[in-house]
Amino acid sequence: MGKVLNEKQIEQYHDEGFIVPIRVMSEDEALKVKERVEEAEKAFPEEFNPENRNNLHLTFMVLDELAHNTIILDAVEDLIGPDFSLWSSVMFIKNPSTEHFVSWHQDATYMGMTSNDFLTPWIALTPSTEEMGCMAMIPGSHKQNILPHQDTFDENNILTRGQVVKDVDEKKAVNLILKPGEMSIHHGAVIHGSKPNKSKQRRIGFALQSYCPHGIEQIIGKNIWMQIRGGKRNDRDGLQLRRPQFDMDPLAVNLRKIANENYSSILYHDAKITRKY
Ligand SMILES: O=C(O)CCC(=O)C(=O)O
Repeated sequence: MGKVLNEKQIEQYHDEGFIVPIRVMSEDEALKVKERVEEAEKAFPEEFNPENRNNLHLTFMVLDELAHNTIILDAVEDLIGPDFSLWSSVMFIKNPSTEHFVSWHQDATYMGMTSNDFLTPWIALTPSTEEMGCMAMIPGSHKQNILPHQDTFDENNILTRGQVVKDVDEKKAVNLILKPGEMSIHHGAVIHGSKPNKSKQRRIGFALQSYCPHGIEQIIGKNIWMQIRGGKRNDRDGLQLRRPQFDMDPLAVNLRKIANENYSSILYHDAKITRKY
């Protein structure tokens, strides 16, 4: 038994590459978080839009609080141990009746690290159902190496490069259905994707992408890490992020700008096209 996860959940993560669902907060609390997110979105539309969706935890208190939520961190610790930092975060919003989708991919492909053994909690701020384009995963696929990905840059594909793994046996896919306030956790190498949101409501998921044990090093580009638990990372460049003190704290805004530039130079390393997100 871990701090939050039971033996069966820990086993499921190691066998299948994901766990679902894990309750982080009540539905009422999740609704309040969603309201705070949507207020931030209204107040700062330039800072908070589908093309500027990365690292929002660096500038908005509500998302910084999620990145430091004790239940989420205890669950992460149950899986990767007590020393870890956060690489980045991505706000995945799919508006009602839109064509946006996420092709089959493995997160670690373009993250430029020495290991794939890291994980992403994905927190549902609305329901996430099959009709709404929930994530789907291929159980056990994290046990393979990183497979060849083809960059498509498809305009409806909301992955950076629209990268896709071909010939995935979709019959094996498991839908990760979540209620507001629940999360899934997935491994850096598990094959996953999501279909368009056909429903009449927004699907909002916040991906803490990813918590990485300190032993993993960045070998492509320079990432600036948010230290989360345990001893300090021993980075070549020694850069570390600081938590925002209030929404749009100017120092935090500047750090987010640098973090997003680094993020982009890592994810688009050697790509033919660079998109805005
Ligand atoms: O939100 C989605 O539909 C996809 C998210 C995803 O691919 C991820 O968090 O790794």
